[in-house]
Amino acid sequence: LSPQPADAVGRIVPTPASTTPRDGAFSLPDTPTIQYEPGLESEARRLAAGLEAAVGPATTTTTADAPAIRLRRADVRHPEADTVDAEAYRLRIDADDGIEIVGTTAAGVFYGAQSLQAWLPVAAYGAGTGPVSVPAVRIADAPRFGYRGLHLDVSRNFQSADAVKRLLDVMAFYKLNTFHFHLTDDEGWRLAVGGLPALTEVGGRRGHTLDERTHLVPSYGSGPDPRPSVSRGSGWYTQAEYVDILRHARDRHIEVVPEIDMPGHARAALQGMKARTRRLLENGDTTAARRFRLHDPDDQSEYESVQGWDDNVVNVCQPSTYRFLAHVVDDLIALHERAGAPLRTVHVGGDEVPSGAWTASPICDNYIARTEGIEGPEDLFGAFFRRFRDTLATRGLTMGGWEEVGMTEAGGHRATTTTPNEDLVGKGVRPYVWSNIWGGGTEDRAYRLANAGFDVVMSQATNFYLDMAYSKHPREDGFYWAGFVDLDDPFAFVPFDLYKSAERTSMGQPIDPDSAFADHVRLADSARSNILGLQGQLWAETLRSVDRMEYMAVPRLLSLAERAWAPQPDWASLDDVDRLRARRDTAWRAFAHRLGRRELPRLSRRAPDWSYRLPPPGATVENDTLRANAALPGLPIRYTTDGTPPTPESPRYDGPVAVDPDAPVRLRTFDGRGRGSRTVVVRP
Ligand code: TNX
Repeated sequence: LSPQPADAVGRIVPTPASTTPRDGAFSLPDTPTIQYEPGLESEARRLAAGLEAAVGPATTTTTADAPAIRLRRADVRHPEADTVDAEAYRLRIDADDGIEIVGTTAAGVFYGAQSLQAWLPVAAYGAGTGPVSVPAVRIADAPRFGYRGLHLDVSRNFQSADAVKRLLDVMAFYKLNTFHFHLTDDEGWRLAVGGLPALTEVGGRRGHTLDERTHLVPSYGSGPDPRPSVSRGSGWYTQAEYVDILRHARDRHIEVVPEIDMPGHARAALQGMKARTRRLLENGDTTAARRFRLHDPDDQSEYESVQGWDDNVVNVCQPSTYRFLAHVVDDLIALHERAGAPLRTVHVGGDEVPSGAWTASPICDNYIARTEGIEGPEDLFGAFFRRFRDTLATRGLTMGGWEEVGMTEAGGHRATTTTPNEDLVGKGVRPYVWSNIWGGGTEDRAYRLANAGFDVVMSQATNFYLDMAYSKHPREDGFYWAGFVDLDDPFAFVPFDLYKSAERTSMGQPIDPDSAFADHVRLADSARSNILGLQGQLWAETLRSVDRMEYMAVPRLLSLAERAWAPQPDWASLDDVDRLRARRDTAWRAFAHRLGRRELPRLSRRAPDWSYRLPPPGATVENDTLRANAALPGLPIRYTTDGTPPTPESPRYDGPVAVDPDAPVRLRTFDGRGRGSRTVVVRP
């Protein structure tokens, strides 16, 4: 990437809608005063905390003479749409008059405060004493999409409440506003539910066992010992921890959408509840044993899930299953109440129900025989979601679900067609569209659902699955079933014409979007408003430590935030593929410089213990000359020729340099705190 001048690079991620630099600079004093209007105390305190590393402890007050920073509330228009936007803000920095942030709501003020922190010189962080010279500017800003999400799977591998809160902090800094919390799956149930301790005590632990009476079998290398202190396969959030996470999110204007994955991907719930049933039967309490039963003891159905389970689908033909779901939902409502973060949406999963489920269940045979409109097992999937939706709707809740909840076909990527389930349109059902492998044939699923009237969240695996490896290298962990998802893939996504985002199939073959998608459905103009926004997915099969989670999340999350918040870029509306790609590359160059020069250096100062990924350098040795570059310009590259891995003290690469033709060269990029990328070895 050719070097870019600083003013072409920008200072804030995600890019604000409008930035107008002014003459001069304001001198932000040491321990400044932040004055706030009533109702903005939390925003003021949070801003003070964010600035502390730069200017020391600020004073927050409702009354002050000539405060350095003022926080106010007033209607702010969306700079692009000319209507008042709840998340909009204006940030004014004047050489004489100081800093003012105005937001339509507290959320807008919060986002203005993040932009101020991003606007400061990066080098200011770490000094801890002012003054700091802050360039004068006018920023008017509001998000392109109201839904800007990140999903985290804590079932396959568990993450502590602290790890979750750290992730929320980074989300908030980059203005993401929805945390989709994947709390349950086949391999673990992670939230303590009142009155049902077996869900977590049995369903939340994994280890060696012959009968799964006390915990689940191991998965994903979780090992023999089921104790949460030693196994990443074990662990759950107590109700107090969950409430604490909710409050942490609420204070950062992040809505938490909990997911209870049903009716497939439900093995942990099934095993937990089977253990409960068994215990109560042994005590002779048959009524209690049946009350929340999820399985049919006489079910002979044969099926195999994508992950190889033959017993991970709940029985959808018995009242006890729905009683269980209502119980869990009511418990969630109570927990969200307690946190002061009212529950608005429950995500019900719905993904990948294997075919064959319910085909030999006496309870289902009976249910089918006496229920009008249900002809056979194939109708049970849709019927389940109609019924679960009613449970949620009577409680005033929206039903989120993977794309399957909006379709009549079960089975996700195994289904080759997409028939929108018209019964659920306009009824508070929100599909999250994910299975769009390039070249797979179902790339138009999001538009079929949006055109039918569903509100859709774009969660496409090809661009937003942050569990895919960054690149095809054996040292890059992760999956590749949807291809490799590099740092620029979320950036390159075109929400209203996603075919323009396709460049290669999952196996790396080039795609010409003009011909490959000629017969695919386009998004109707009238359906644009049905695209709620974008979401990144952190599935956790390979996230075996907090470091790995952070490595997979950051910096790709910044590229996602850019696409979800910033106005539609000019290149996205070009129809000529070559021109679009060329213009997009120019935009990427500026963004990559911003990450390399500002974002990663700031993260290394403000969040020094974060394990984000540093891109390894690229290098060649030809004619005894070493040439190297970094995907994020600005990150120093260091190299060695003596066989040892480069350290922050190794020679820095500053341009082509002569090297010993017989010795392999080792290179790494580094950030400000002396942590390096993985090592690249180049042989002449
Ligand atoms: C598919 S995406 C799944 C998950 C896996 C993920 C791995 C979806 C709704 N289901 O169960 O974790 O792929 O990439």
